[in-house]
Amino acid sequence: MNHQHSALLLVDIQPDFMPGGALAVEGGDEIVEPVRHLMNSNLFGLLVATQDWHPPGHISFASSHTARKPFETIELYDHPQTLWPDHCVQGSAGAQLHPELPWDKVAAIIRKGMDPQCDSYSGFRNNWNINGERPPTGLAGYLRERGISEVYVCGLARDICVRWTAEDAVDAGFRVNFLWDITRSVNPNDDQALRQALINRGVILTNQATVSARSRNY
Ligand code: VGL
Ligand code: ZN
Repeated sequence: MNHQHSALLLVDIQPDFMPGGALAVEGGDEIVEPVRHLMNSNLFGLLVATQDWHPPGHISFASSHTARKPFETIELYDHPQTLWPDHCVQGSAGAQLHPELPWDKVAAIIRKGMDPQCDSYSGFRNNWNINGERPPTGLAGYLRERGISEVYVCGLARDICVRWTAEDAVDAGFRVNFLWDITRSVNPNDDQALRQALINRGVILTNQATVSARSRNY
């Protein structure tokens, strides 16, 4: 692992994904302390955050569809779309980056999910839009131009936005490490299948302690 060439990607660490939030992820608050530890370490050449940032009435909200409830799935532009409770509405308290983390250390914040008609799980690309495209956010080019070849992903939710970010990072040509223990799932029942799916996609599964131990070598 080379400090200068690796980036820590902090995915959607926002109050709405914490217990008590609009789209609460069980145990989401347990990642805050170890994430702070990594953000304050000298292990990464660059820190980048993503922020789920939806306009009111976003197409991913169940409330935007008649007779639909949160966590139902519909077909949208020929792909399944889970409908969510209203969450991470632009400017709301629940959409802020978590107030107890040192965001001053982050070089860039990628806001996503801003297209009213299209969801965006990954920090790299939107989900499919009406034209069947997944428009990029520019993050891959930003990282590449900063000399980054390897990324470490953490945050929320493990099975949604962290997963999609990790898989798109592989497709964009980065070496990708998934910091499993500093992520939490919306559906933890599927975690074993998720581990295997990530391995099959070429994602390296690791954890915070393993990565932190390496700092002793520098
Ligand atoms: C997320 C569902 C909807 C996430 C965002 O950050 O994992 N999940 N929007
Ligand atoms: Zn969202």
